[in-house]
Amino acid sequence: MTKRKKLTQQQVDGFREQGYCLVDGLFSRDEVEGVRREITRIMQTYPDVPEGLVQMEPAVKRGEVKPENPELGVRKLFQMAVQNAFFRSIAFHPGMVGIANTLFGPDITLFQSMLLMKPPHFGGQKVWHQDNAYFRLVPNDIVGFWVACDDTDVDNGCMHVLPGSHRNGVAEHGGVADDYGLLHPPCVEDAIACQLSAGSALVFHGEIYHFTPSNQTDRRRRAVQYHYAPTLCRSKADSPFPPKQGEIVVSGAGAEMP
Ligand SMILES: O=C(O)CCC(=O)C(=O)O
Repeated sequence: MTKRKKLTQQQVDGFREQGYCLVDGLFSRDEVEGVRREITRIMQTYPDVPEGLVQMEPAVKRGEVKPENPELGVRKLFQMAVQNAFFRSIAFHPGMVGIANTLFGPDITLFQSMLLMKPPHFGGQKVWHQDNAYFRLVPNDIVGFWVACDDTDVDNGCMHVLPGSHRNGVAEHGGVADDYGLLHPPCVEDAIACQLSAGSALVFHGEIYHFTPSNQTDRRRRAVQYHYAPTLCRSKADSPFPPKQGEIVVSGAGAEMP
C-alpha cells in the first residue's frame, strides 16, 4: 500500500479553516486498479449479494434505462469494509489513517465505507447535504476521504464543496433516503468543484456542505468514500437514519488487526 502520506501545514490549515483540502496521489495506480477490479468482482455476483449492500441508480430501478451490465447500473455499495476483505484492508490505508491521526489523534475508528459509482449518462445528482446530518456523531471531529477512482470533472459529477460551511453545526435537512438534503442549499456558483485525477482525494470535514451533479458523459466516475472519527464519538438519535456505529477501530486503543 502507498506509504503514509503527511499533510502539509497548509493542508491542515485548509481542513480546519475551510473544511477541506486536496491530496494528490493518495492511492497509487495499483490501488486504484485493485478497487476497480474488486468492484467488478462483487458485481459479477449480483443480485446474490448481502441485502442492503447495493443501491441501484433510481432510473435503473424504475426500469427507464437498461445498463449493459449490473455494474453500470449501481449508484452505491455500502458497508464495504465490513462486507469485503479487500475493502476492509483499505480501511487501514496508511495515507487515510495517518491523516486522520494528524487531524484527530491516535484513537481512530472507521465509521462509514462506501463506493460511489455515478454511472455514465444516467448517474444522478447527490443533493447538497452535510454527512453529519446522517451520522449525528458527537463530537463532530469527522474526516471523510473521497478518493477518485477515475479522473473526475464537473461533467462527470465531481465533488463540490462550500468552503467554510463546516463551522456552524448541522443545518436543517429534509427529504428521504438519498435525497435527504439541506433545506436551504447554497448556489452552485459559490462552490468549489474538486476536479481530481484517479488516485487523488478530497479530504473533507463531516459537516461541510457538499454535492455532486449528475454524470452527463460517457465516462465512468467511481469513488471510494471512507469516514473516520475519534473512537469515542457517539451517534445522537435525532437523525432519520439508524444511529451510526463504528465499523472498524483502525488505530490506537482497541485497534483491530488489518
Ligand atoms: O456522489 C458522490 O460521489 C457523493 C455522494 C455523497 O456525498 C454521499 O453519499 O454522502
